[in-house]
Amino acid sequence: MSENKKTCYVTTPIYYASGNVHIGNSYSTIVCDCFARYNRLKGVDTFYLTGMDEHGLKIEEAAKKQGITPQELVDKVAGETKALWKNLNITNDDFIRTSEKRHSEKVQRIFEKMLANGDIYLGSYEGDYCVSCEAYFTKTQLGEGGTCPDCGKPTRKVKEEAYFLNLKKYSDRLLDFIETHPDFIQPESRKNEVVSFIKSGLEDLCVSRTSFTWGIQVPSNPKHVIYVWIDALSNYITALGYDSEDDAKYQKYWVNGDEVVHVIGKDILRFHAIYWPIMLMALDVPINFKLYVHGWYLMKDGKMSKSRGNMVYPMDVASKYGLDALRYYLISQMPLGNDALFTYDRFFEKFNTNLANDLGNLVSRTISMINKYFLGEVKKPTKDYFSFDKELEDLTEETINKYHEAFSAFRFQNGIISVWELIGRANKYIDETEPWVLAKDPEKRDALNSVMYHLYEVIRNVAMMINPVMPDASSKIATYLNTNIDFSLLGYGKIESNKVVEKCDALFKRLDIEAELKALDAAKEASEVKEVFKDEITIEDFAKLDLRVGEVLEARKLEKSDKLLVLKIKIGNSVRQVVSGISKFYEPSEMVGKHVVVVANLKSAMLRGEKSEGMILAASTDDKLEVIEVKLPSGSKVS
Ligand code: ME8
Repeated sequence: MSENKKTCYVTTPIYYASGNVHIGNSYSTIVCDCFARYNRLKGVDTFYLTGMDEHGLKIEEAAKKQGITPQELVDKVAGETKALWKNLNITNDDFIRTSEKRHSEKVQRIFEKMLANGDIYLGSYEGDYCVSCEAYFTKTQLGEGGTCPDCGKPTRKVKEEAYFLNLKKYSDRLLDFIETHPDFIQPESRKNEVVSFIKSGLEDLCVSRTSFTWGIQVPSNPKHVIYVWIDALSNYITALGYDSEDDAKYQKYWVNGDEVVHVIGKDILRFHAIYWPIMLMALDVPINFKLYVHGWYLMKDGKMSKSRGNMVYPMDVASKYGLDALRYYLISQMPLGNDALFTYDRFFEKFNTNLANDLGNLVSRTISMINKYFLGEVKKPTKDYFSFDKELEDLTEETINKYHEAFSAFRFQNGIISVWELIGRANKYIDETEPWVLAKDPEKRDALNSVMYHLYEVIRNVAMMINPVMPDASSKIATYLNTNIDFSLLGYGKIESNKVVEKCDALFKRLDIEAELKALDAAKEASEVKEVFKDEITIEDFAKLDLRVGEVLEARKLEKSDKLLVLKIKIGNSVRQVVSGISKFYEPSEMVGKHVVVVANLKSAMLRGEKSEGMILAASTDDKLEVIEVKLPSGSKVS
């Protein structure tokens, strides 16, 4: 970090407005908050932006399922997310929403500008699209069975007239930029990943959609909506007032800014390290940002997901064990770039060891000793009394240096480790100096005062250093010590004399880990809904069904219905028409050729004017559906 840094602009990814934020993605927001708070304490003029990614097919479909409009859905989720950040003590200066006019009108101008200068052109696209990730994939990128390589869900075949962003044109310039800016992507391993991706050859990026409407329209061709990533990435400059009359923030924090940091998770690296800088080149906007790419918080059983039932939400933890404990855990357990584990066992262990014992006890013991031996007063000693005095003084200074080095480079875990080494050293210092022995000897009053002063100074410095991570605990300690959180006071020996509070509450009350784990298990069990089955049937009842394998010969969408497909199915030597409610999950072309299971003796019915002679079997969850496929020839019996 340049010591003369005057401004800092830090951003989180803008979260999809499709669901609740869990502790994994709240990590990005908490870690950015930590960086913003640290910079403000350093006197740097800091602007912290977060927000919501509100467009795209995923949102449109989620709204449809809930029976509300996309705007209603995003308003609801944005309201909940803003409230969450407030509860988590997040100090963002702005919250950008991509459905806001201040954003969307600038995105339209951004698109038209790239179109006018030829970096965006009209073509046509046929490919495999993942709705969940809002991304197209080439055949070679697809996973097993045509699944999305990022999230593993099935992709869909889509063909449409579309606009493309010319990535090829900028590929060499981008490689050159990455090589000449070694700090651009951190950590290094992520940079290498990007470089090899670019070197493997960039395809032009499809940047518009016609298959849905919930997005920002291309002004000159309104049947197209702008690709959600072009829309979303632009937030980093639209929020600052780029391309508007009031662009003071854009000029100050972006164009002339000293440090611009985008914090992202590893899964959205390509978008930020390739598409975003290329967009900026095409717009002639300076690329002066750095990317800090973090890993993921994983659970014992892997990725957090609703279907695994292992989701943990930040307020579950914060409301029970305190916000600072949650922030401490998330910040201290993840080294930049690697994944980390969240388990309640480990969280409780860290809570008791690092917070209640190491930090909490140091503070409460020190305050109580200063009161007991000196009626709450500490005075700077005129000399050292023990060999460990100098050691503790030097370690305090050394820790402050390491702390700055780590925090300014976004290596928060390293900074926290150093601070806890100092805390550990101070606890050891109490055992070494044995204040309770010194107190018995009136001749050792000065030495005892010196011990108290050393402890006071360590705690005072610790309180300041942990402030960005644990703002509440830090302010409490500062109040106990009758001092301020002010970085100009960092350093050993900056206070001549002071009076501490008479009594202090425990900063972190030790947890009974076994009891806590039991309570969690009980709560989980109570919340689990027992599987409910339909009334029993007999084997004779079941034998009434004539289930057969059928081959889908043709498929088409039923006009005026967004749910139904009309299928021609061959069962042995007979061909049937079946109307099936699977249109949201399958394109007609995907169904052709499939061997599915058909209830062949179902009484025929008219559905929206089309005759349906049978039913195909499918498995479904709340948001997914898969038809049951077999490999045997059509006509085969299923029982
Ligand atoms: O990707 N641990 O939004 P998003 C840590 N809208 N980080 C995690 C995580 C976990 N378990 N799970 C998710 C988007 N994340 C886009 C961003 S920016 C212009 C558009 C992180 O809500 C994930 O890596 O799916 C990403 O950085 C962030 O949460 C937002 O994810």
